Amino acid sequence: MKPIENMLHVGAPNIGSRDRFFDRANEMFDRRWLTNRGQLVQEFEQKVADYLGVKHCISMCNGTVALEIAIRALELKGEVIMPSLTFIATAHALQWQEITPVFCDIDRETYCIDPAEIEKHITPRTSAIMGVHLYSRPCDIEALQRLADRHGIKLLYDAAHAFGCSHNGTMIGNFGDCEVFSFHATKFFNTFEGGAVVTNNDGLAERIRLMQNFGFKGMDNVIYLGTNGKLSEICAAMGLVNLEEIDGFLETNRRNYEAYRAALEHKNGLHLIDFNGAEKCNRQYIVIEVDETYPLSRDELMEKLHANNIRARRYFWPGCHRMQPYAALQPNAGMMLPITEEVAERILVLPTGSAIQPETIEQITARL
Ligand code: T4K
Repeated sequence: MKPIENMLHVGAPNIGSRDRFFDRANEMFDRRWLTNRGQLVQEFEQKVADYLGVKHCISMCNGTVALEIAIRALELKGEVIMPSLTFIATAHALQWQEITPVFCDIDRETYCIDPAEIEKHITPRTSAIMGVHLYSRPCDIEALQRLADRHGIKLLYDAAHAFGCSHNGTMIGNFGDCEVFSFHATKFFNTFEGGAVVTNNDGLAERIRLMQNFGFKGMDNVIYLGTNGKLSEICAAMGLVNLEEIDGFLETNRRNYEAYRAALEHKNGLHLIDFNGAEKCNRQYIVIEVDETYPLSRDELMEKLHANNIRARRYFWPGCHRMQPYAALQPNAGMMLPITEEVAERILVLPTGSAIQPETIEQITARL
């Protein structure tokens, strides 16, 4: 087999037209306006809001700060129920503000938080549910909203994986009290580093906008406790250029996913996740489950792939509940999360995105 010369990464960035980017950057230099809600950030926020069909988009310097600000603006406290199978930032954004993340098990099919499991975690200290639309697949949004309404608690979403995805024809970004995106380099849609909180709630949007800029209302008037969550102009330029090419990125990921699907269809012991073909979907995560009928364990397979320059990732092993800050706080959480534990031991994420061609997928799948 021909060796793979250059390392193949999960999360290699999608990058739009360099010429368009440098044009935008030059205009920015001419204006001498580099950050603090300049022209590019304003245009970016409007275009993202239009794309999602949502009233407000408040851009942020990254997804983690966006989560922290959303949590603060929603006045969450006590405990928030969330899945453990997610990037550690979802939990950290809560614990950083001394709110306890209470880990709930996931649905075996969607890998998203299981609404049927939530009620057993609700206590008088519960202030919200935070769903994560994991690997481009939406949570059970209707069931979560019913639970939040019934218990009079807030509902927000970490939508870091779901930019460009829809649920029942409505774009992710329109659900719950607010939704939070990451526009990190490795995400389907990137601004180098960046993020956003999006919401249809006017009052919440105003609070978030104030908090993102130190609480300033006008030049010398601080009316709110705030921090610095601002997106810079150069990051907005990247976002604007990438937004222009988003349909192409969607199509590339669809092509790549289909190539993986065709190649893996008859591979015993490997199961590729499914997406709902009737919805918009970014297909940014090529996730396989490795079961016991496969000749190698998941970790042995990952090591073999790494040795072949394919940097497959165990996103998100071992689950937040087993990471040190949380394992110590909730030592028995694992017992409550059998599905999370099972899935975290089996999953492996393979490279896709515009850096990956069908021929490369042939090379990868041949090594599986
Ligand atoms: N919620 C969820 C569900 C998230 O997944 C994330 C972020 C967040 C919240 C927080 O959003 P941010 O605050 O990050 O905006 C990476 C990313 O840094 C992180 O953004 C992402 N999730 C997470 C899933 O992946 P690491 O520690 O795994 O990154 P690293 O350096 O190992 O890179 C990942 C892969 O991407 C590697 O194979 C290399 C490749 N890569 C990376 C960069 C930066 C490239 O090919 N080019 C690049 O420019 O966390």
